Amino acid sequence: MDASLFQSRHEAFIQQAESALRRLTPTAAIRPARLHAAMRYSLEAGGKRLRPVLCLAAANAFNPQADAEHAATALECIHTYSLIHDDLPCMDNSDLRRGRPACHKAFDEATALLAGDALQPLAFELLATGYAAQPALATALIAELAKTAGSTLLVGGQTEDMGGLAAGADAERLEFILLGKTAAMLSAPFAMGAMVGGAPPADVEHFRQAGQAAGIAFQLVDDLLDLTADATQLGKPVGADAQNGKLTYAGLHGIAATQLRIQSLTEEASGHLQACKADSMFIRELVFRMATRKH
Ligand code: GRG
Repeated sequence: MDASLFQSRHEAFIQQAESALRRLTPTAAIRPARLHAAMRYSLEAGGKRLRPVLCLAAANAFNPQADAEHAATALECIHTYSLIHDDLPCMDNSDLRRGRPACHKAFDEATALLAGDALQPLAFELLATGYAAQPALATALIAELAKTAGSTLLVGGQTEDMGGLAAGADAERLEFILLGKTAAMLSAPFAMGAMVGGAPPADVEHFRQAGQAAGIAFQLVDDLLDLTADATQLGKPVGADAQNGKLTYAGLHGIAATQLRIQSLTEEASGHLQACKADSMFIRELVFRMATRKH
């Protein structure tokens, strides 16, 4: 895909995601002001918006019968809650997020905990109300996101990751962590976007699988960059995973094997997307760029 066409479509999706986020989530004008200010502080902190963009683009690849903005916003709410909670002293204990003080530093620990708590039901409220006119779609979206955010995937992956290398350099446990902590929240946007796009169940499954492969690749690239990138280019210190005793694919299997797996996962994702009756050109390019990013 032509680079400037990709760029302009990407920017348009980011703008759509951010304007939906501002429109669909409560501001500090609503009581309790401090809680809503903390939620908006983290929601507006300006990440890459990968999950909402993937959701909007997946819907767009089909023939959407409903707007994908509620689903895209719900995904960013769950992602943002997971970042807020991950930064808390009882978890990763990180003072910075997206280049700014983490939520518990900008506010306080209790407020950050509650902001993360409140973002979770907000996500499901957005799905229930945003797709009320299509109850089967609303139910399918809620089920997809609930499963993704639950104890076998996002929270489960985080749980198993907390032991780090100290809990053993176990390849099977690493796959569980990769699937749960990173890939699930990148697979859900593909599946949810396809559902909103009115895709048949077989294509929703292809999109789900594509997202899972792209999601694992995304984390593997992250691991590689931590080992090999230049700190200035990466915008954060390198070698942090080893220093923090993290169990990573590159640490366990080596750099060459990680590069090969990224390539094969990217091909797998592309194969799933191409198997569908959909215009998947933009989303395939995005998957390729996720796998070849340098920071
Ligand atoms: C607290 C239940 C719970 C889960 C936390 C988000 C998370 C799980 C851990 C953070 C550490 C980490 C590397 C997770 C893997 C997922 C990931 C790469 C998150 C960062 O996603 P980006 O790069 O972030 O899309 P932005 O800031 O751009 O949105």
